[in-house]
Amino acid sequence: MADPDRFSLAEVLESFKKCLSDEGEILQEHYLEGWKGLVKFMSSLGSAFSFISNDAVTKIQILEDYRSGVNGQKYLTIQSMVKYEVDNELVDLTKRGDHWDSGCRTLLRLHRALRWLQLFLEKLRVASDNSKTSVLCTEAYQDVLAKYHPWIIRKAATVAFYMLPSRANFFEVMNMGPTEKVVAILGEALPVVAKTYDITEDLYSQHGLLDLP
Ligand code: 1PX
Repeated sequence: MADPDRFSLAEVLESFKKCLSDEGEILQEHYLEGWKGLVKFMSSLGSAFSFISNDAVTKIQILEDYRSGVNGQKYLTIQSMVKYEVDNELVDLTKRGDHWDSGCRTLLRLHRALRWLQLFLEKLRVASDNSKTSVLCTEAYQDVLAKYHPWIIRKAATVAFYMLPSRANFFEVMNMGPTEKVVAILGEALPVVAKTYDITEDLYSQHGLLDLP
């Protein structure tokens, strides 16, 4: 039985589902809610992951500050944020300057990490019971995220991944009930995460924002 008082990945996936409107807009409120849930989950994995959660928390906070600021309405969706910041030259496009913490560059970091999450959860979904979570996590990291990180971060991340529990224990912490149910929920939710990722990727690509410093 899933325990409602503990973190539940089902809720996180629900937030990512909710963030996608019928018109294909991505609502930041739910997108960030999803990330907050993931950070909560990471905290339950122990202090080896603190440097990763701290960075995610900082980035979530930057975006929350924009959302609650005077121009909060412009940050309702990822699309409206991109339009507002690009139209008003609020993004550092080639090197870090006055707008080093723009919403666009901050969200880009989370967006890249979302690809890692998608890949990692897909690997977890299809893996056998005795597969090593650390290996799946490292593979997903090497495939899509490592190229954006300096050597020292790559090293620290790889060391932290060794601390991950087995697939069975991992599913236990995810608090979604028996393995078959976890696999089914992941199968249903992952296409939504993929769609969110693809829409953001297209949007950033159209505006030439995929390499923001
Ligand atoms: C059930 C599975 C759920 C797993 C939940 C895990 C949540 C993962 C949340 C990760 C958020 C990571 C955000 C990283 C953003 C980033 O790339 N930041 C770097 C660049 O930012 P900058 O401002 O300098 O341009 C920054 O240098 C990163 C620092 C921290 C290390 C980031 C390592 C990312 C590894 C992602 C994998 C997390 C593994 C969690 C294990 C479950």
